[in-house]
Amino acid sequence: MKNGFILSIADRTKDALSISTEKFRKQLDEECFVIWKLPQFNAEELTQTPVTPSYANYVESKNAELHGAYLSAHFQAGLWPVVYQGENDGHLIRHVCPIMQSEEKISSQGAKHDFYPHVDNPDLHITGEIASHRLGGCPDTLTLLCLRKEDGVNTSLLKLDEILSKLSEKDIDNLSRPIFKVKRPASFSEESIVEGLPIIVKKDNVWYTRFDWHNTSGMTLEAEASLEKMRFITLEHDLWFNVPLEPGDAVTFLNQRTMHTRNAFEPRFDGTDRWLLRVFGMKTRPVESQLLEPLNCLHHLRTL
Ligand SMILES: O=C(O)CCC(=O)C(=O)O
Ligand SMILES: [Fe+2]
Repeated sequence: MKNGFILSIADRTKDALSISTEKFRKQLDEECFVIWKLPQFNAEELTQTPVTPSYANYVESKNAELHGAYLSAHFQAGLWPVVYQGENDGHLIRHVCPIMQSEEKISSQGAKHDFYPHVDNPDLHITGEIASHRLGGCPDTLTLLCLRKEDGVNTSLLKLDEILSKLSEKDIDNLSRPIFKVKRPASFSEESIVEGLPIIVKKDNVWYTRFDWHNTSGMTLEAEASLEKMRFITLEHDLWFNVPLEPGDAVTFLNQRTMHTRNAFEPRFDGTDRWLLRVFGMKTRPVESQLLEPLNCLHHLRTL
């Protein structure tokens, strides 16, 4: 089993989350993000930043203790780490750094283009929609742990509620209707398009979204016009919060209540490039029917 080794390290790691679970969850729900430190991070043990996917496998075995501690922090926070069929070769931890041959892609392993505001894995069901029995849902959380930073390259967060407060009732109504199509993001190996989905969904008086600048579009002129207004507002830099991440710092945010971005940069591919580790999380453990191989792994979600 691919993630078995780092999951077993996670099981025996203690004190990976430096704040209490209660405080973490309260802040996550109220602010939509939490910045925290991983005590097990040690800059001296770091390898070079990977430049090819195969090197990433080597790094995972070399830095297994760090990977295990990172997963352990998720369990302590009450979050269930997940990985999606067709993405990241089944590895729970993704290396967010420029990878040769992906540098032109608009993806977490690209670099040369701005990665505009988006929700990750927006083609899957979001909170407030009827859950698929077979397919995993859109991740509730995304966590990025900074291993190597680069001045001038930022992850920025935008809060959904602030964006909606700038849209008219008519646009909000249009965005809530199932008149949009969603392309599966470039990080997946298989392409797919889902039609007839809303961009925003309300549950218990809270809004959730699947907005993705690059992969969502309207199926009618009216739908496209409202989405275009939302796209325009997401580019107002006053609404962006640049997450201040030093090596060893992590940010966990609500994937469907915020959007995230990263600006373009020129990769060097010399082992010193910017490097983050990303983990998707679920607030509750997925049901067995959504798992790809339930006998093998309790974290691998079906997407096809
Ligand atoms: O590189 C970043 O800061 C974020 C990239 C991203 O969108 C992701 O990892 O999902
Ligand atoms: Fe992303």
